[in-house]
Amino acid sequence: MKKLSKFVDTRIGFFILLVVLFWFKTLFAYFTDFSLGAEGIFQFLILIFNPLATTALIYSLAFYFKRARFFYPVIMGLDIANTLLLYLNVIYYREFTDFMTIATMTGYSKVNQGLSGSSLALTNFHDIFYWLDIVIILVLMLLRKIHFDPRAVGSRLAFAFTSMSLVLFGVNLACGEMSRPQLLGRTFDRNYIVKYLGIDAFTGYDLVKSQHINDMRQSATKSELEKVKKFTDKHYAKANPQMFGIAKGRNVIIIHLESFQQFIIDKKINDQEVTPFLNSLYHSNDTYAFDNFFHQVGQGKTSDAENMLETSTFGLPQGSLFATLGSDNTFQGAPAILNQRAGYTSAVFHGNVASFWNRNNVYKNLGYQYFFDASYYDTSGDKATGYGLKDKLLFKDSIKYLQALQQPFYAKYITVTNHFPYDLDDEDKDPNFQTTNTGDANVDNYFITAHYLDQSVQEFFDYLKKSGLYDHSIIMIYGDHYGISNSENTSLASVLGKTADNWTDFDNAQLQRVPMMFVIPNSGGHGHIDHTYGGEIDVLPTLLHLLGISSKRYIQFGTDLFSKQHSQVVAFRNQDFVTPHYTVIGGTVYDNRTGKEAKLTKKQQERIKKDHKLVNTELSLSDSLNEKNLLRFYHPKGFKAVNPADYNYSNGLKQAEQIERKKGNKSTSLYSENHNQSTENYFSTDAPEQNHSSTDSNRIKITNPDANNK
Ligand code: GP9
Ligand code: MN
Repeated sequence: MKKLSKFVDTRIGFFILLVVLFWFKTLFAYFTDFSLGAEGIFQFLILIFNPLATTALIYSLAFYFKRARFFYPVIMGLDIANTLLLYLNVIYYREFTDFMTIATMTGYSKVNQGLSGSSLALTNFHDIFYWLDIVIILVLMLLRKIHFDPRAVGSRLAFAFTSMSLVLFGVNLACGEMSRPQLLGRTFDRNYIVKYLGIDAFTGYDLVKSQHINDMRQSATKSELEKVKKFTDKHYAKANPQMFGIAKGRNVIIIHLESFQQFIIDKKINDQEVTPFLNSLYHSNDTYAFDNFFHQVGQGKTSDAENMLETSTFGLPQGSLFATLGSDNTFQGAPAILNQRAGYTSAVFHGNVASFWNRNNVYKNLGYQYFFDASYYDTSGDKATGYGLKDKLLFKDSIKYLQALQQPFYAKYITVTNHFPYDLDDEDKDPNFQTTNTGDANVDNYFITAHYLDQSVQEFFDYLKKSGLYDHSIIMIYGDHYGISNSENTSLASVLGKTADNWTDFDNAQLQRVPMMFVIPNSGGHGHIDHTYGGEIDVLPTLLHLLGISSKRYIQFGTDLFSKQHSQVVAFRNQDFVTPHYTVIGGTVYDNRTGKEAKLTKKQQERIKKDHKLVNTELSLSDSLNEKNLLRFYHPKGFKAVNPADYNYSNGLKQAEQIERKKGNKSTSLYSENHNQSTENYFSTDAPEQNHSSTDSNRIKITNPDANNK
């Protein structure tokens, strides 16, 4: 004991004491207040060690103050500030299941105004532990039980501490990247950054990023907006009069097929269709399907797809637009347009936590009224896989919320089960479906989860038909991006009737096709498979026109797929592109008919040069629009800017029921139309989990405090 107190009386001892105490406090927060979901021993070890490097780094700065009367106040000040940051995050997390960004702290964020009175009410008895050590140390100092060490730490030693901490942080970062490639590049979820690097590193990273964004925005001018507007006006494609308004007034149901590629459609394995139900939709004369439709996502994957589909602007060249800019950007997207122009109610159903891809914030800026995330469903036990609730259960468990929405609604379902690494419990596998035997587990399993997804969609469709929703809905089904990455396409080659040996970049590019179908029941039976080339950027104008809403006044980079003037130059995020005749990859032009490098006439070269320029221009104008948040300067006729503060995603069902009650017999929800009877019994699923009582701990922690009251 004496030895210990002697040690603490040295500056290095005191430093170590504070570092260790703060380390423990952070771990306390990790295991009591946050739910970071570390999986496996490696992640667990990273979690345990991650507070150490940054804490040591910050506290080592005190060593550069030679005089005791500076050293002690500085190191205590750092400790108090660091504890305060941790503690504010704890409180914030209790309300938002998220960490505080610089924008929230400075009150700049419109989505989350930081800590409010009600969040301060979220204090807990055990919060004492966050402050107790500081109080005790201060008292011990006052009572002169801890003595000030007059001997300064030499500059070299101080520097050694700082650099050691930096090295440690480097190791920490490398481990994080190893466990989660592109951890910082993609920034999918603040929870992940904290899980791998800790709160201090997250806050520092966020500070640098937000500074960069602020600089860009401050320099933005209205004239830049005009440049963008001129471009989109010039490229606007008039609606096809035969298609305009054919789905007017209908509910819009969007089914996001996770990681689903077009090549699965109609694919047979061992003489069996992988996705018989989706295939039947694809060939139905109620369906307008596109077989030359490409995903255009960048690092933001799902979130990029969502952004393109709902705003008709591109994702960013690096990272995810949702994650980096989505908290504060001005959007003029589908939910708000449909609400304001045609009275639509908007909702998202997704079985993962709300913070993933920053959706909890972005959806408010998009004008989504409801977000039924993981906290709304029982995700315990075997009901979820890595990215959330299994698809069959998502559809089934969503009905009690869906039926409460006023019609017409715009409802988006984001499935997750067909996500890498394509894990599925045996109980969910169809014993009659035999997958491939390529030797590449990802490829073989991909077909199994795709088959499961197909069954899930079928069960949902059966419900839509039984409940009557089907007849007055338009159901839009799309794949968000590839599931099999380019590096694995050679394993896929044999399944596609090709060989791995002569697999080329051209083949990779062709595989970026994803399904795009508009199912419009009872609309004349003119549905067919359309060979027009297009991509995710084109969806919003297409959908708006089908709903009889002109898209002309908005800034949108895509064009209506049904329009005669639609541009068939499909840009990838890395500036490669595909047209009906050529595929251009890194400057090499391939002929689509042969798959070989094209021999071009002068005229063709000119054409391709023009297309290339178009691709570069649209991508860079879209980037400038989003990075500089130029839409804040744009006020299309009749469009009221979205106010994120209007939305609160807890108690969604209660909110919807309140509207039902207020509207009385004018309520248009399915529940009201069904004489206040639930339609849940119209849903039937063969999901084995539905009757399992949840005994083991939640795989996806339900952290929303309101979740339990639903
Ligand atoms: C997670 C899900 C997956 O919520 O949408 O996103 P992805 O990894 O495909 O971008
Ligand atoms: Mn995805």
